[in-house]
Amino acid sequence: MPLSDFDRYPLLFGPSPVHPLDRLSAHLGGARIWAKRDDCNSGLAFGGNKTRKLEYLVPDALRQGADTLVTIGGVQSNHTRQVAAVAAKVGLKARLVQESWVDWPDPVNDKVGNILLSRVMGAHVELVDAGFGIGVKDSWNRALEEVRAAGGTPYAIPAGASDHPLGGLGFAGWAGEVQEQERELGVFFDTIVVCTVTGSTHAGMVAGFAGQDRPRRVLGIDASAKPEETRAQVERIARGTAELIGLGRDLRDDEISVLSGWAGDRYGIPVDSTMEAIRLTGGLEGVILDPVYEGKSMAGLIGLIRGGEIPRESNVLYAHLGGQPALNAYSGLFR
Ligand code: 5PA
Repeated sequence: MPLSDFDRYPLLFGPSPVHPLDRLSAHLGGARIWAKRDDCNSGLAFGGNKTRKLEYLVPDALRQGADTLVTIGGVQSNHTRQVAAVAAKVGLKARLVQESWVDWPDPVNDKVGNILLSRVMGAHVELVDAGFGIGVKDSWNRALEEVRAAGGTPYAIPAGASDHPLGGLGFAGWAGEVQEQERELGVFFDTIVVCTVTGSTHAGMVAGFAGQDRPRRVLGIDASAKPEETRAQVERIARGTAELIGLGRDLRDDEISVLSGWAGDRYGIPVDSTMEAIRLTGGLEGVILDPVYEGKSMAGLIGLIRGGEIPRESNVLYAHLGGQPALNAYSGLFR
């Protein structure tokens, strides 16, 4: 059925703003770069891409009579923080499994930024010693069991709200929003650049854009450092979402591109190109990026412009998906 027929619980301010990054574009000497700002899409604990996805999961949770949202991420997960905010907003409890996905030595890593905000909002935060992975984790299943054993009704939200039947809908909607904003602005974005890890942000976009008349490139920049797993998940979610919203045709393989080269060796650890992207975007535009996700996707965009893969006459839209609170756990990088 068409996307507009799915229940959506409004959590965003409205369409997220789109604006050009002219000083960054001039510095790179070509391609006009624009940003669509899902880092400030909501008044709920600073928002971000998960808040947009959760608009489609919340009605399902309420329909099922859930009383607790149960989800998982790293210690500095943006996703778990947004689930905590949404739970507060709709009057549910939040149970957050925070695994040690990133071996990061900052002494306040488990005290500031996202995890602090989740605690402020009253979420039940559980720290678990386990490594990075976008699949289903034992710790998450255990948390679901514990909520049930205590007489609660959990609603299971996987990492990044991605591997969930409704996970791609939010960003399928983003694609339609872009098309409307293009009409208002009199511009066409031939290339979209988006950070991809658990996959449903990128996948939702692919499914949404696939139904539009004018083709464009959606370039997913891998920040998982496990690009095969991310690519498989993006493909699966993109196809599932396309079917759900009645695209009426199979997605072609060339509609799904996950690019590696900017993640470094490990999820969550910035490399030189990440740091350059963060400094350039901050110093030339006053736009803040984080070292885990957006710094890596902006590094990809910069690299693709410098290498000519994104041509000079291109209008490229950078999807800013949030993530700034994690910077508090990375202060040592900027001393
Ligand atoms: C995240 C994810 P996807 O997981 O939908 O591919 O989005 C990648 C992404 N930018 C991009 C920011 C700021 C993000 O937070 N974050 C996760 C988290 O736990 O916060 C799901 C991994």
